[in-house]
Amino acid sequence: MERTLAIETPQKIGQEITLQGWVNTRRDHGKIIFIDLRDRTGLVQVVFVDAKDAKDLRPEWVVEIKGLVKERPEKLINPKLPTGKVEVEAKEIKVLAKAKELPFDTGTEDLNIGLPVLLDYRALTLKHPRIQAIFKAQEAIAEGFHQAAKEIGCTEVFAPTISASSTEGGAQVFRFNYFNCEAFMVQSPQLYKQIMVGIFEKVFLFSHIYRAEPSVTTRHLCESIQMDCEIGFVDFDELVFLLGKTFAKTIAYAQKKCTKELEFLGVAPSLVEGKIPRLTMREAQQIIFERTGIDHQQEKDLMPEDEKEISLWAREKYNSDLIVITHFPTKKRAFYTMPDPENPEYSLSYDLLYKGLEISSGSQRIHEYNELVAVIKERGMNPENFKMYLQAFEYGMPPHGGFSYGLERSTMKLLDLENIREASLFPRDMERIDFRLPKKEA
Ligand code: AMO
Repeated sequence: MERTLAIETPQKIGQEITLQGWVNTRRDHGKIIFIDLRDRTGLVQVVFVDAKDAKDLRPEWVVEIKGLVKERPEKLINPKLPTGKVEVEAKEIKVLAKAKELPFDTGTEDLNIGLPVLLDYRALTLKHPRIQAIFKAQEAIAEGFHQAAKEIGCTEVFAPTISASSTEGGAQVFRFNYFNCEAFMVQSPQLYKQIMVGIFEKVFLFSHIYRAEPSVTTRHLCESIQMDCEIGFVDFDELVFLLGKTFAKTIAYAQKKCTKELEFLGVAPSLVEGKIPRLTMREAQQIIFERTGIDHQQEKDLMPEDEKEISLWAREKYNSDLIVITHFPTKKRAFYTMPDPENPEYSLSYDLLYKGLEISSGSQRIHEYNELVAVIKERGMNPENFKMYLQAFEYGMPPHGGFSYGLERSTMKLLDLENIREASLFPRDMERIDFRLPKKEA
């Protein structure tokens, strides 16, 4: 049997074909039954001239249909469907699997359900064309990053997610018992990507990361996917340039690859082609104060509302959906961040904001062994726990730095989604692992 996909039917007018897929919707018109059959390429209308052949069919049943492709009369063409000029007259049907009755109507253009239900029925709601489009766009972002990182000469590496030490600070780490020793789920592939700079000079990687986020927000997950670069023999300005350039290329690629999906989701293209403005954190706080009268100039970090405001400024002044903020206070950044030699209270660090949200951060790193050991001790950590990492520095590490983009946050912002959970296939947060966790007494 040669299978024809839904999207191929307009090229097969007058031919007998075999379709396989799911019943998306069913419409009864007296003796005739119409179904929209769905496969990975979209929908095609199938008509059963004799209703009894299709009378048992329900949405989500998996079927194989042999039939004849026919051109539809002019007035019955459906301009909304790429296959709207044809229909398939069913000759034979085989039921491959039956499906349970649907808990809600999935045949509508929008899925009119709230986020908890959307996630409780994930295996079902992922089938909806609007939700599928989100993950096609996500795939394109990952592909775009892969290409952009290769273009700057990075080698792809794969890092473990079980670690003997925590990297980004203690509070948000998942600890567990590893054969009677304490181990951690990585908060970032940081240590491993830095070690690999000592080998390949420039590396990139995709990594699952784990953060025990104790609060429920629209931008945090407990398990997330990071897209990281780490680059040797660079200075700070080159790093800032590469941070913006790599992301702009990633998004430009995704927008080109997913024009159809973006149009379908009604998303306006992001402004990522032009110059990316760059400010220090203190400059940004001053601009925000001048624009809004809200004074956050003593704060040690940008607040979520500051990220939104300064992104608005970037759009208005530079026509850019991206902006880089540099020089965060050294104490607010991870131990491996290099302090600015001209003012060590601030660091050679940066965040990239995209449409009002931090989607990436990074820094120039401390690459001198003794300095690194001293900082680890100063922060109350034990160098023994970083033995493998420190080995790389003992045996010669070049000046280097890097950055990390969140895949879900990038997807969320590209598509203007309201909640990061919509941009994760199976989101984990403090209330959910697949299903809602049972409530426990505090
Ligand atoms: P940071 O902790 O800022 O830096 O993370 C980098 C990017 O990863 C994404 N991200 C998250 N997304 C969803 N939920 C979370 N809980 C979450 N945590 C992080 C964000 C964020 O900008 N090692 C450094 C990077 C580096 O210096 O190279 C790090 O992990 O998009």
